[in-house]
Amino acid sequence: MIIPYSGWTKKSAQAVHDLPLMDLLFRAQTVHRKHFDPNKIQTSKLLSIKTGGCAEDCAYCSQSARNGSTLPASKLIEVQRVLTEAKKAKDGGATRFCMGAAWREPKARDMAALVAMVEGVKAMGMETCMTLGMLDDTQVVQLRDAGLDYYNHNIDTSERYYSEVITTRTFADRIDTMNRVQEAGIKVCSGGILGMGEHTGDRIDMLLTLANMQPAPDSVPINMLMPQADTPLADAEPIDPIDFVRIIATARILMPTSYVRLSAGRSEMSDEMQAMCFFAGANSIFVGETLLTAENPEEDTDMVLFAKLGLQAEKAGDQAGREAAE
Ligand code: SAM
Ligand code: DTB
Ligand code: SF4
Repeated sequence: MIIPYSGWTKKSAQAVHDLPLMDLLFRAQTVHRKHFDPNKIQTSKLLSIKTGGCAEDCAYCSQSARNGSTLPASKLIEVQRVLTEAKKAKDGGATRFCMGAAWREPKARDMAALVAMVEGVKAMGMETCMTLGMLDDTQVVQLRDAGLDYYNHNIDTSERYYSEVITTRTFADRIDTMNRVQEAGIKVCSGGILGMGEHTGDRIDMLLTLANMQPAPDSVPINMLMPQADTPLADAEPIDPIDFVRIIATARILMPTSYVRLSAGRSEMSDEMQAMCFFAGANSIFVGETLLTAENPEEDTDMVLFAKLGLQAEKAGDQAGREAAE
């Protein structure tokens, strides 16, 4: 069967996903090598700039005030603290600094501090990313003018399954903010979570929504659910590792030039599972021992893994040089 490279439909994406695993991996790796150095992995560092007490009811999240989670709510942290953490991340080799806030949306009174954070991190020579919930037209322009490179806003799952996971906002609300961000000229980072009780068809629909955006997001984080105590998904059935790898490979084939980030859940994955994900086309990770609230592998552990696999952390400008040479 000839499977097209663009104009993905449910049928063609499902056919890719269902290929014999060796064919799927070979095809994903072939696509990957056309656009990226297969031995380089982009590294991002996350910082929670406002933790807990969130008004939304995302069933997976430790930070929702509606989930009965006991995590205390903090205020937006000081700009100087953010800059100190960004400097540490840069010294540790990360090229992108992602700042996350547990908000439904930022308030007007928070914007000056957010702008100062973006300007300060940018001035250090790092790429900037924020994830703050929904944004209005004024806010996207303020963040863009401050120098924000990426905005993370996950669609999390399929449109069909969305209301099973979140009821305080809709899938369409999510797409609206992504469109606003893209129209302002900020790069979109959007992906989702696997292992929330969704069907394979939901995972494929999620990838199709992303792949059929014009253009597809520059960065696609694929998270494996990290079950959080006291949340509705605390006892969710873990996803089969091979099913997870299939989605990474399908994402790579559907979105050949996007960075596919192996995001939350790496602390629960074996070296072999991570190696398969990298072979399937994942080429970005979060580094450092904490994500926002949950754990991530220690930096030393990742260094050992990279050495074993012969992988190198991408340096600032690596991919830009490669694109110019193509
Ligand atoms: N409040 C903002 C929002 O929802 O867009 C930003 C922060 S939110 C924590 C960012 C993303 O992290 C979520 O969209 C979800 O995909 C991921 N995430 C949150 N909790 C998770 C968990 N327990 N396991 C895996 N991924 C998770
Ligand atoms: C994304 O897709 N994953 C990151 C980032 N975007 C903001 C967040 C993962 C959060 C994992 C759970 C926690 O740390 O609380
Ligand atoms: Fe709030 Fe984001 Fe957590 Fe949802 S995922 S509860 S919006 S912090």
